[in-house]
Amino acid sequence: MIQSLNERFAMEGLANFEAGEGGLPKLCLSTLGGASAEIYLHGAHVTSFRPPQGTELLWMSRASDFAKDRPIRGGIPICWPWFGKPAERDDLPQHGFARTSAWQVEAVSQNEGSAEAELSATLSLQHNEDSLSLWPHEFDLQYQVSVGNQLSVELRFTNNSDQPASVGTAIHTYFDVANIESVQVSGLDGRRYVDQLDASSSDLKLTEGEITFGEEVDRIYVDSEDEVTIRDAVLNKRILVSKSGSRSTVVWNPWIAKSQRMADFPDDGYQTMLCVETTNAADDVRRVMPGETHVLSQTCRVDL
Ligand code: TA6
Repeated sequence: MIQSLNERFAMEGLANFEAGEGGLPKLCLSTLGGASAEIYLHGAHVTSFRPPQGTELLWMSRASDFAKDRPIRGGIPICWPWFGKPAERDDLPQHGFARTSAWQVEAVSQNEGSAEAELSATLSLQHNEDSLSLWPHEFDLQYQVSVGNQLSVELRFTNNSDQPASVGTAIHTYFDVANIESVQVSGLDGRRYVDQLDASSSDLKLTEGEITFGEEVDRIYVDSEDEVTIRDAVLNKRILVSKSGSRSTVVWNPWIAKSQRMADFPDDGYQTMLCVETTNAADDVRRVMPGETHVLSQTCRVDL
């Protein structure tokens, strides 16, 4: 499979496929400008992005599974076609089935003259018997990852069924930070959120100023189309996350107890990661009519 992928898509010195962890095929991209990225076909899962002259942007769990029936922990899982799990459907996989599906490679291309997106890869996923048994819609998903001095991902969902489809999504990005207690998140000042940790309250809570971290945080910000900035005071680094097609943003750090409960997450993992997720979640779940396409995109860049 890897040989055939390389015959079809490899570009000398820029793009090649190899066996990754667990023998799962991954695409390795290296731009002339000095950026690099890795994308597993399993879940179309970006597991690494390094900007030119920069450090790794994404956090990966050293305890992650790399198996066909398990999601990879860290990087950028694609949670689709639902975020979390519908309350009445405990039988369904958490965060949908896209992140544990085998995606196909559609294209790998060089974009001459574009420093932001020197190399792009497009992967696709379509409905099959298994997906139809979980979610009764024929669909086409196209996922384009563009790598240069920033990392951009774009997810295009086309509803090929004859019924409207309600779709929840998260571009569930795990960012690498030096020390979570020296991180501040700005861009959500004045925004309201669903506190996923407070089942007793259905009221939205309000963020005033910057978000800091000293305990578990699991929030779905609503009415947030804003660019979010993650400021890492130790590395003196700012990560800017901008998006389109999304009016909700998730901010998550599991802290100590939840880290210990997750088998594929190191007990101390919470100290060096933070999720800021571009989502269609809560009241931002999208209803896509037959034949329509919804586009969700996220761009991450580093300011040193
Ligand atoms: O995005 C935050 C969240 O919904 C958390 O509640 C936590 O469950 C996280 O996703 C990871 O979910 P996972 O199924 O990947 O363990």
